[in-house]
Amino acid sequence: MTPTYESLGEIDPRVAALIESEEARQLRSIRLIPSENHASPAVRAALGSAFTNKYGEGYPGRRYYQGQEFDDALESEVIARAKALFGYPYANVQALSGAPANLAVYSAFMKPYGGRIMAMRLDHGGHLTHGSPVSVTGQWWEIHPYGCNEHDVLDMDAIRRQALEIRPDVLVCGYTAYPRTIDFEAFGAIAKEVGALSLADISHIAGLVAGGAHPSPWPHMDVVTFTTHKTLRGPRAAVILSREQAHAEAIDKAVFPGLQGGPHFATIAAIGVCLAEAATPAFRLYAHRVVDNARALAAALVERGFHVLSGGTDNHLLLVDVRKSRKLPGKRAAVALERVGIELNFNTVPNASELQKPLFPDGIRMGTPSVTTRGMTVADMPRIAEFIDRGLALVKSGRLAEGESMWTDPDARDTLRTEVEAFASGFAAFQYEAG
Ligand code: DSN
Repeated sequence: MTPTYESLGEIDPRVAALIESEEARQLRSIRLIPSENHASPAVRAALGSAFTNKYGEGYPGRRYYQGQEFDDALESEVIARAKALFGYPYANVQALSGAPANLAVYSAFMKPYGGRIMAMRLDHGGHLTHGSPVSVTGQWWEIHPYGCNEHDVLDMDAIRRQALEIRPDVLVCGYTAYPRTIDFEAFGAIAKEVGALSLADISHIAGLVAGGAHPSPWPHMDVVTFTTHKTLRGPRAAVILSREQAHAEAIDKAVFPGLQGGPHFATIAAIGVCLAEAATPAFRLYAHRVVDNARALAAALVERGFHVLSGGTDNHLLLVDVRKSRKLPGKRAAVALERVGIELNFNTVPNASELQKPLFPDGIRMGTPSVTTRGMTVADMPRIAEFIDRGLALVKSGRLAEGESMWTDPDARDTLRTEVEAFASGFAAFQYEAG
């Protein structure tokens, strides 16, 4: 039986209270962190199911434990769903999250200290596990980063020239802060030309791909990784897809026994539920609404004079250079907006000022998956842009003295927060769209 908050409250009131507080916080906020979402009640039920009690190192039919009747069936079913939804012939559903999934792929195809990765630089929208020097991926392998051009977009000709020169073992695309469509066909062709494995990390856009709101990496990319909790709206986990049997076998070995022990079967059950949900017409509608909402939010911000990187978005997220827009550092903007009930994150942006540093960036990043899941539409986006504009207008620019408040008018800030909370509280906790 799935535990209820009531029974949890009797057994562990402290944890129950924290869970309830977090749930309430999420529902009274406008949540714009593009890597976050709201998992459905069905996904959450699967996460709390009896499968959490089971061990089972290995793969279906090849385990080191007894009692595998149902988790073998479960894992096989979830693998089949992943393959069907994304069109790839092989899938691994055991990686615990995106970072271990990417590490598994690299370690399947390159020995430590014996390979070259070419991937997007972190400050232009890449991921830590795409070769940042603070990640083992940047310490164990030779990294050759590419970036955006002066228009904040990828230049596929420049990437091809760099790949021809570098001859990487793995060519990575897929990003955490890139608002434009990824040309998987071009990346796949470049990788083939230079003899590299092509890897698409579609963690951010997996839900858009599944819902037909972004082109698919199939059949262009050799290997695809994605987390399941972002636009895909499932549990915190990851899936690895591959095109060739030899790749799939190497990846399975890299995941287990290479990097992990027992799979998290309750999480795998929840992946299965989110994949079934993502195959519905209602999910397609949600995926297209996510993009429509992001475009509408970008347009409303541009109208208010904000500098939106690349001029807009094709996907679920957008980047705003708040230093260019409002002479504010990104971190101060993000902290201020949290105080008025709007959650997003400070983020580096390409073509920034010379003041930009990873922990002191010029930008903020926002996205529309969570607000779309709660039922917001393009008609609501101008209101969110207005809240952001009003919130940032109350924040002082320039250097603050030690202990100085960032606010020009704390009463106006509190009024705005009340308005934001009333607005956000008016939407459903989770809306299964009508198909
Ligand atoms: N970097 C995280 C994000 O995009 O928020 C995901 O790992």
